Amino acid sequence: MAKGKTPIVILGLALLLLAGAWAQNPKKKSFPKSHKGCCDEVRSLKVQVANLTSILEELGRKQETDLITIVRQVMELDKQNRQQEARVTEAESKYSEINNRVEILQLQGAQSVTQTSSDVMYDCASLHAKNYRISGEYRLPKDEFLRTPELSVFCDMDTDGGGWTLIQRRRVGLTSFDRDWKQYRNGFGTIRGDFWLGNEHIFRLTQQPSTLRIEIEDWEGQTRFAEYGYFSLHNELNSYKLFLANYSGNAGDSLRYHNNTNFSTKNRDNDKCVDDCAALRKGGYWYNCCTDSNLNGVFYRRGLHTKSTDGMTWYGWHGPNYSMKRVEMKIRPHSFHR
Ligand SMILES: *[C@@H]1O[C@H](CO)[C@@H](O)[C@H](O)[C@H]1NC(C)=O
Ligand SMILES: *[C@@H]1O[C@H](CO)[C@@H](O)[C@H](O)[C@H]1NC(C)=O
Ligand SMILES: *[C@@H]1O[C@H](CO)[C@@H](O)[C@H](O)[C@H]1NC(C)=O
Ligand SMILES: *[C@@H]1O[C@H](CO)[C@@H](O)[C@H](O)[C@H]1NC(C)=O
Ligand SMILES: *[C@@H]1O[C@H](CO)[C@@H](O)[C@H](O)[C@H]1NC(C)=O
Ligand SMILES: [Ca+2]
Repeated sequence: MAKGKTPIVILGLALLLLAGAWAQNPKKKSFPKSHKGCCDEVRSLKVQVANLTSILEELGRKQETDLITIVRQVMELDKQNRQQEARVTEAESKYSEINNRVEILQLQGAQSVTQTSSDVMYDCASLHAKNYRISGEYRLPKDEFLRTPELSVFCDMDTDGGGWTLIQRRRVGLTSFDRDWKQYRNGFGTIRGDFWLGNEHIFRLTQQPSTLRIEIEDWEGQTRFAEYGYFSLHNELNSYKLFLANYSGNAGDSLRYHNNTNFSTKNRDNDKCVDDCAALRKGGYWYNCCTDSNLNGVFYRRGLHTKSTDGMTWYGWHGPNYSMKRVEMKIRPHSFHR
């Protein structure tokens, strides 16, 4: 850009000088010998000025096309940048997949030993108690006594002492959360990527008094959390109604508004509103009328994340029009010991 400007500045100066010369000339030759000479000079100056003006115009046009080319290049770069971002995400999940395979093998070795003791509920806290301290995917065994199915879970063994079972994660953004009742009941997505563990599993796991921890990251890379010292769901007959108590954290208490409300999906409107919140907000959630947070909303990328009200919102931090970059919801029983 600076390169293109220099000739224009020089030409501009030249124009000024010429104009100055034109203004001074008649004074210097205050009594010219012939009017003809004066007017010829003026005419020739005028022609030169006109020529310079047209050159200036041409340069202006050239700069405009240069600018368009630059804008195109910037857009192209932005596109490449986004593609690279997706590749990094993919590599990241492949890496953690390899990492986790090792852990699963370890676990399967240990399971034959622990399978007989049916006195504990299997979750990440009980794995932690058995000295599994690496965050990652674990396969919980089927338990005849507790009548629990085999279940893959993701354990956070790092945050605040660990022992957390993830019930939800959004970070890749390729999994739709606009699903029906049955899918929200049974769970969907991939345990190392984006998923909903399933209302039936969450209901079962929160039969023991549990804490809910929600971690959120915005597009500026800041993270905040909200913790509820008590969290449980009612059973399916009671529409997986939410019960919460004892908020703490720095993200704001944006799940309180959803306390004591039923779960709704696009094919089950159980909200407290004439609107159909699940359809409007494009996810399954404990909609009231409608939201003060919607962690199962639409995943919007940077640039698009402030343009809609159906995103992954947490009003207590960024209001109704800001869709978060990353969310994790995780639970841990009160009985957990570090
Ligand atoms: C106008 O500028 C062009 C290019 O610099 C030059 O070739 C031409 O002789 C100029 N015309 C006049 C009348 O000065
Ligand atoms: C949720 O409602 C119950 C009453 O059903 C109340 O005891 C509890 O404090 C409420 N939770 C929050 C976070 O306000
Ligand atoms: C909330 O915390 C208070 C104080 O620690 C406690 O007495 C109460 O039982 C808690 N509520 C629930 C529902 O766990
Ligand atoms: C919540 O679900 C229960 C049982 O499924 C139902 O009786 C109740 O009417 C529902 N509440 C609302 C507001 O839809
Ligand atoms: C959110 O977006 C809606 C519609 O696009 C607009 O009417 C509203 O003013 C916005 N609210 C805020 C707090 O930006
Ligand atoms: Ca409704």
